[in-house]
Amino acid sequence: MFATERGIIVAWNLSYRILTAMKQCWKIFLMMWLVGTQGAHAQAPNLIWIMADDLGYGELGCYGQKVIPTPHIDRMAKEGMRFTHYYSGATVCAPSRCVLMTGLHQGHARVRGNKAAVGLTKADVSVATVLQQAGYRTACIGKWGLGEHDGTEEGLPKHQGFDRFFGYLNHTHAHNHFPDYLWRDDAKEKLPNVVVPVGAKGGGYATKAVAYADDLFADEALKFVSEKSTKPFFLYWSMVSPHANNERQTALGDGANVPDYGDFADKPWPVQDRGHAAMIARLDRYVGRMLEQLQTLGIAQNTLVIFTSDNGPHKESGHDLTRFQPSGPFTGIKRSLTDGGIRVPFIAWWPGKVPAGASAEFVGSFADWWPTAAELAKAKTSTKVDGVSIVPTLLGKSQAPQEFLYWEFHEGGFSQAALYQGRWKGIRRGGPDQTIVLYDTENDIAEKTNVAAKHPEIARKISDYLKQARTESPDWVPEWKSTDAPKKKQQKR
Ligand SMILES: [Ca+2]
Repeated sequence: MFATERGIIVAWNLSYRILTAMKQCWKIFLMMWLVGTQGAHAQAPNLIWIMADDLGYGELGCYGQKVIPTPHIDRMAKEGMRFTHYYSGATVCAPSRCVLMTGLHQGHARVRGNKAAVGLTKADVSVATVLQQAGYRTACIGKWGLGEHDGTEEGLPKHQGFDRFFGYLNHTHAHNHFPDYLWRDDAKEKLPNVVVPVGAKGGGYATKAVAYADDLFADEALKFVSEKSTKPFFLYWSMVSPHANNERQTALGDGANVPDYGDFADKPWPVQDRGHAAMIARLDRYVGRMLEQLQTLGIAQNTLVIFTSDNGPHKESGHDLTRFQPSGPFTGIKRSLTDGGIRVPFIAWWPGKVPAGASAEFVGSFADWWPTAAELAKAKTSTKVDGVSIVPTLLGKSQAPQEFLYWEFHEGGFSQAALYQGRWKGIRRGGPDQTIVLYDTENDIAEKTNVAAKHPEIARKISDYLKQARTESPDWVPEWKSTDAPKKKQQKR
């Protein structure tokens, strides 16, 4: 009996020890797993894509601007990498953003024009979705424009990989920088501005202008990056400066509506010029605030910041283009397929990773962001995109050039452009029977001389490419193919 009791006690003690040891093992395993997970997150950099709206290549000091000082973005370029041959996704807002989000060039993109009735769908895999699935927390702050509460709900930011959204869903609504509401996720957030509505798409202008949307976006962006989390983040900060308020321009003759003219208040210029310059100076300060905040938070070394613009400069504020030379050395503005419409400022900043003071001639486009972000996040994805990862260039390594970049434009008749080997630009208006205009952008930066006759083999190569560059889309039937496109409309161009 005594022996049996002792046996039970011994057995119990043994079981207890085994159990305790197992618990210890489990604790160690859990700790290792947690450290491993957080370690993986710590290695993946935070990603911030800051985008101006309709800011030209030539509108920043570091790209040759002489009239409007932009010390903060110039500093960003000085501490980072300034790209000289970077292209937007398109020559206007919506399609450019679609290329950015999906990594597909315009020949394959869902949204190929500013037509509001087309948005992203469930079938699209946005870069935000890829990052969200890779463990990032994600936010879109500012202008979205790829889906709204009008039958294109599948394209809403929350369905395209963003944990949260604050801003404009509709492009026309975004013309007014003093709106009476903005969207916070699915709800309208009222603002104290008083607005005269114009048209049915949310456009208008303020008669009482108190809250400036880009100021609110800057505050929100800074708040988002400051939140404590073990996850890395992706911030898509899509400001609306220096886009014009077209409706205000039509009604009052001044589309450059800012809270104040700042350093330009006393300039002997028309109000539109003062407003335009003040808008750019203001957006420059937002960028400065963000870089400073990242440094204060101690996360700058683990954060890649991109600054760029969604397309070339506009002329819709009634401001004087000759004063600002917004396209820099290029020809054309927004809505052109010459470089003035699509070559954009593009600066990468990542202290300790992106070489400081570097200049990159790599020829890239917005389609490259998707694979670049996916690589940096170590995301597992089988989705095929048109762009390439520019991580080697960002880290100061050499990178093979892309054979072709492609754009198309659907306003005023169909036109296409392709850049071959980063040098030869072919532009064609109308159908395949139309001839190609060929520019040698290396020796003719302003695209003034058509060299198609001198280089027929290159013109032919680009012509062949234009035929196969695009997939058909019922939403984007080229005018020359459309049954309701009268011939005389083509001749009008
Ligand atoms: Ca734009």
